[in-house]
Amino acid sequence: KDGLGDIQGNVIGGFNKDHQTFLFLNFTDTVKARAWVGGIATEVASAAEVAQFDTLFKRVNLRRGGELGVVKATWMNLGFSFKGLEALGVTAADLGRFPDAFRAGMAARKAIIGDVGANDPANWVGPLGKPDVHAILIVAADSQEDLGEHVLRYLHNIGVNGGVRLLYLQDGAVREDEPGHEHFGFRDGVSQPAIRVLDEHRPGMVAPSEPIQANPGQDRLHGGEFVLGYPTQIPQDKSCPNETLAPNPDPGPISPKRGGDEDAPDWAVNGSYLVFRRLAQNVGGFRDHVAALAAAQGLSSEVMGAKLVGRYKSGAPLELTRDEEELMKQGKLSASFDPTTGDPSAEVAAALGLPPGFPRNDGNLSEDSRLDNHFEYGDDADGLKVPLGAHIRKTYPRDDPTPGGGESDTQTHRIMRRGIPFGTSFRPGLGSVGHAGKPGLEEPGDRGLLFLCYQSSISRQFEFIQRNWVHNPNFSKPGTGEDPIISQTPQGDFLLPKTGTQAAHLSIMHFVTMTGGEYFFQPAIGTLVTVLGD
Ligand code: N7H
Repeated sequence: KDGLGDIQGNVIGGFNKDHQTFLFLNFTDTVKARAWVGGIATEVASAAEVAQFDTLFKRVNLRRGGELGVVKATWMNLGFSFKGLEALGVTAADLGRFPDAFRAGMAARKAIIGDVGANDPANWVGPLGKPDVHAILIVAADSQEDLGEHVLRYLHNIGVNGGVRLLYLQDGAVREDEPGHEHFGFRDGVSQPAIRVLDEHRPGMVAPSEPIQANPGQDRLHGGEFVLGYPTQIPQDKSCPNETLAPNPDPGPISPKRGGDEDAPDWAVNGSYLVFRRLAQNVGGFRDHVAALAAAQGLSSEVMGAKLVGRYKSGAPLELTRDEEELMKQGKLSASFDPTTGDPSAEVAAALGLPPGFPRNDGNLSEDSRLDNHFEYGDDADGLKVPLGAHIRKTYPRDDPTPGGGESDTQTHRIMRRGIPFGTSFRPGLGSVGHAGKPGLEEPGDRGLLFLCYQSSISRQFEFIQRNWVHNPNFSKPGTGEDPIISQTPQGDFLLPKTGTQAAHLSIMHFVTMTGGEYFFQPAIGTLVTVLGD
């Protein structure tokens, strides 16, 4: 099978479905479990299928006003924890070749990723973090009905096998009242790394000429950052200028070791590591806190929230919005320009280097994929627009200078995010248990984000982001503060730079709590048949 037909579809392509269920499984009998894996392998959705659905069916149908009828698909993917591979009888020699982080599992890495205090694995829900979680089965569908039907079918299939046991079931769903927005209210899934054509490095294949960026601001990375067996970015090439990729003149033969900085058995090619985290969000607490911070700083809650995240709730990047006054100060706009009179259009667009013909307002910026990532932080080095600690700047500092060497190094720490919310939307006043004893707010554990991300190296990507960036108050500069959204220490210091006056130090409380997760490996579909299944 070619790459895309062999790679699981949630890794490349992405299910992007409104309804998803995650089944956590335990293998009780090696022989039966292997038969189950082998039997189900043909149903695993490939990247080729998912991409084809998106381009051929969905978009064409959309353009034709739905004349193809209701185009739906239900997809399934399968991954294994290290304990799961062990339970399937993978040889000790092969097991020994997997990298440390995956072998240890998420709970054992708590000190590295900051799962301490309230976030400690001792407090995680159900069996999450325990060694008997062997596999994750992801089912994704367009409707709750389709999802239910397929989940029942898989449960039946597990039941009759007799060597596989359901430990825990977690539902995820797009929020009905605000589709595409996570529970705090911010639009999610806006920025994602793009991938270069995987086949370009296969012997005999001619690389198609591709633009360096998929959409403006969206850099295309080498496939080996997310799938094992392909060339990766070259971090040591510090001369790599902004927004260009490290050249890879001689990729050489495909080897599994190319997929990351770590070792893995040969059959790991076309596989990917999945990080799964169940992150509970205390929405009422977060909103109150943002309102209080805003009042203290003389800002609106809307702007304060955007300062913490780096985007407005609409998804519009703070770096590109409402900066007319700043542009005037820099002399980039004519003196006659009036920042208070609505759409600045052409003149501001030109000053910002945006493509002509795109009137700038929040609506366009949040909805147009040509605009919503079209920014870097180079002209905002002090964080006057987007604080250096803002969530999206912390987790992907783009062209910021970093201790690791700037953008070409930063591009080696990217992740492919596939999260989906869980729980119903927050309704103020409902429920009685409050945050810190405050009445009128619901329990923090009722809702949150099922955070999923794919990568070729858990330690170089997810764990690096958590340890070196999110929880590090001195990244990317000394005194920046911790990530105000996902840092898990009880209280953090957040530096809010201000024009013409001293930066404010905000004391940030945290409203995201880790409630369970695991590291999985999603092998190639062919591997499920030839190596892990019978
Ligand atoms: Fe984050 N949020 O609502 O504030 N995230 N995130 N995240 N996140 C992003 O650009 C959020 C979490 C990243 O490319 C957006 O798609 C929440 C973890 C990265 O410019 C919003 C939670 C990790 C990016 C949120 C959460 C990351 C990103 C903007 C937990 C990794 C892309 C929408 C409950 C360790 C940055 C978008 C870029 C974007 C939020 C978790 C990482 C709104 C609420 C655990 C790399």
